[in-house]
Amino acid sequence: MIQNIPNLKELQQEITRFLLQYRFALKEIETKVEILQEEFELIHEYNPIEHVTSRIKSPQSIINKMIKKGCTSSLADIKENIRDIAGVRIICSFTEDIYKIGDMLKNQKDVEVVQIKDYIKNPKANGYRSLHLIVKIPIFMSDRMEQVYVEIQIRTIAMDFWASLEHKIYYKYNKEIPKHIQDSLRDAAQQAAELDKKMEDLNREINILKAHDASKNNHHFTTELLAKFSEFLS
Ligand code: 0O2
Repeated sequence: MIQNIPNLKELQQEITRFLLQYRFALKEIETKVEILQEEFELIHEYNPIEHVTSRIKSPQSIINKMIKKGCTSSLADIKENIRDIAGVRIICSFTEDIYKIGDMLKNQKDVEVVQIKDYIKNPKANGYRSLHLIVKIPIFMSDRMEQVYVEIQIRTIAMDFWASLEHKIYYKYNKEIPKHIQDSLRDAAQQAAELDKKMEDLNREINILKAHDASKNNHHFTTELLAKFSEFLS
């Protein structure tokens, strides 16, 4: 028993370091998203991101997934097989923003996209919609560099509203769900998708009006300037 104590200490240290790399990975991704958000606001005067949340998967949830995937308890095996221990959720205003933000993250040199699950183009049977990117990023620590997986979920407010409530209602309910409830939930997801489309169409229309107004104002300004200039010359 006494002989085991140093091993226990080592194990504790190993687990602490294991979880630490995920905390650092979350910070890296959060910073990347913050930079995109700030740049968008300053340069394009538009913010496509409503809000961002992140979480480290709970130990119970990790264990459940290990069982589901038949993963051994070696930390290397857990790291390789459970790729959503660190998760970031980005909530966007419109569906087209989801792909813009996804592309911007994909194009960053230190972000390696390992897998893309597009549940917007191919919603799950229950109606779930969201874009998932599994990425790998390097984390530099005092004595080593680790490549860490992060799951980035990107969705609109409507998609998030549906997913959060569905999760609460029964996502992890382990029994057979009555068909009428499944149908109702799928129907609610469809309505959320229609709402997204409606808001996106309205936004597009307003942007056209704004661009039209801006070009009219520019034209007016140039004509006025030219008139003043010829008055000055005569
Ligand atoms: P939690 O509690 O959010 O952590 P895989 O790892 O690819 O073999 P997995 O993890 O089922 O299999 O992949 P998938 O389908 O991409 O799901 C990953 C995460 O997306 C889930 O994590 C949920 O957060 C979310 N998600 C997927 N499907 C649904 C759904 O039908 N409803 C809701 N509300 N969320 C969903 P976890 O670990 O399952 O849960």
